[in-house]
Amino acid sequence: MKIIELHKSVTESNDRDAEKLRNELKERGTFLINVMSSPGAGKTTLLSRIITDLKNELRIAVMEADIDASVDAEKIEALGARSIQLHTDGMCHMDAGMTRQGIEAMGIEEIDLAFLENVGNLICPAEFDTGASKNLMILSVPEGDDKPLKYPLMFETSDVLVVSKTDALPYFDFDMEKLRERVRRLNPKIEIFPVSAKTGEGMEALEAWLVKETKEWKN
Ligand SMILES: Nc1nc2c(ncn2[C@@H]2O[C@H](COP(=O)(O)OP(=O)(O)O)[C@@H](O)[C@H]2O)c(=O)[nH]1
Ligand SMILES: [Mg+2]
Repeated sequence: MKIIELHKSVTESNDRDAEKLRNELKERGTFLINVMSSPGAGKTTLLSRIITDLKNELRIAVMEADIDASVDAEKIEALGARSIQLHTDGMCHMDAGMTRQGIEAMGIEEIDLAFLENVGNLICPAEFDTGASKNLMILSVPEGDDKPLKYPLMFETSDVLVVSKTDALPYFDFDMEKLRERVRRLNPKIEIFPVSAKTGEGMEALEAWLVKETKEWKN
């Protein structure tokens, strides 16, 4: 398992670095998705399911960013996908310079779809453009339908919201309609996919979106 210790980016403008990285990824034909959520919302489980379901259709790689450990990258590698573990030098987010270091260390040759599993929290990752083609956030059912009220920036900066662990809906007072209303008020363009990575419910719609967007990016 390859582990990379990232250096803090020394840059004047993260936004400019991010735009540059995004353009390069477009030229190289790799669609990069920045995956953000609280710890335990189900990022690694969702990515594992996506790899299993789509591995014959798309060449997929995953960069796992954490403050420490390498358990997530090991899980992804065990599925046969290219993966790397990034350590963020104590930082609670990834920025564009750090994402570039990860891409260079992992390599994205012959990769159609790459995921960056960002550090788990709903605050700092929303503040930094990583250079990804799209931002995808996960909110799990046990976290509650009030999170858009508390962490609005995360919902505003995401292109896609995956509502995960829908198999747990019977056990929680989670109002899906209320959630949709709150999210749409912050971000009318966001795409919402309720899924359970455990039962597979809703995965088809999300995976169809991933395949469509990846193919469009490459053209
Ligand atoms: N019931 C249920 N549990 C899930 C689902 N997805 C993930 N989990 C569980 O949630 C916990 C955290 O998942 P993980 O993927 O490690 O979350 P991460 O920290 O966001 O990467 C694990 O115990 C998973 O088994 C799901 O769809 N349904
Ligand atoms: Mg994880």
